[in-house]
Amino acid sequence: MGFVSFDLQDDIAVIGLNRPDKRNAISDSFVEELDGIITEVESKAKAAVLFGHGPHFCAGLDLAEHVKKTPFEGVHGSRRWHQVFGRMQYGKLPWFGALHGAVVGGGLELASCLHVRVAEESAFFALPEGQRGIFVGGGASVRTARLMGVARMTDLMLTGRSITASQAESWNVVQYVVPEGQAKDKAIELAGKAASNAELSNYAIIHALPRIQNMSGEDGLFVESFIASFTATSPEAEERLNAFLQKKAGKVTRPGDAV
Ligand code: 1HE
Repeated sequence: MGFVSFDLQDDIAVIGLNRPDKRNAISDSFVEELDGIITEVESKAKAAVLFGHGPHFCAGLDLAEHVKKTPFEGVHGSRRWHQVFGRMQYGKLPWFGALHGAVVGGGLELASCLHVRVAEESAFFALPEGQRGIFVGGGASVRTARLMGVARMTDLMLTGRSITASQAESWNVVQYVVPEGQAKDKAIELAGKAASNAELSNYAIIHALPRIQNMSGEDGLFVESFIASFTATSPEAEERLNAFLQKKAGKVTRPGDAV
């Protein structure tokens, strides 16, 4: 135990990958601890932030542990990453990533299952699996490929090159780039905004949008209409809609204006 730190700031769970001496490399017991923390976070918070202790967000799979595994143990380990990371992507809460330093291999796979990613300017992103003689196994062929596109992911994997935070932003891998040392605060600020939304809306946003992306346009529009109607007829929606109509709720602000 002790691979993951947990701090509650009001409604926001701030979760730290905490194995800095091994650059937050993810072992089997690390994954199990993350699984337990997700359960705790969902019972206590309205949004969550994930960051890395030490000089890097995450160096990916623990290669020292992996080198000793049989092929079947490797498959089982990969499926366990899928289950636990899936609990973040398709759980109860929106997750925000604060990325710095290396976000590589399984670290990028972990970042890819979060809903919003904030990177510090010095963060760098890579998928060195090809150089290590392995393949992605923590969800990158689905999630990371959908963020950056198959051609870019193929390039990263074949060449082993890394990209900067600003390239990652233009590749749709991160949504925000901030100066050094500011990613965690920015992610907490964004998580605070999400935590003030209706829970049902947040749930629909994180569950419906990626699923609708996988549907045909016509199927997506049909499903959207039911989610729209279901959320709009909730008691919380009625309260929030009336608050706006009675001029008790804020207007939409212009970019740059104080909210
Ligand atoms: C590790 C790992 C690791 C560091 N597993 N122990 N991931 C990679 O191929 C990335 C491998 N790591 C690196 O390229 C570098 O460590 C970093 C660029 C991330 C950081 O460099 P640096 O100079 O800050 O640290 P370091 O000196 O390289 O590493 C410090 C220690 O962490 C060192 O151990 P020590 O006992 O010699 O102090 C490293 O061996 C250890 N370390 N990264 C184990 N990954 C589900 S499939 C996912 C597939 C993948 O993720 S493949 C990509 C794996």
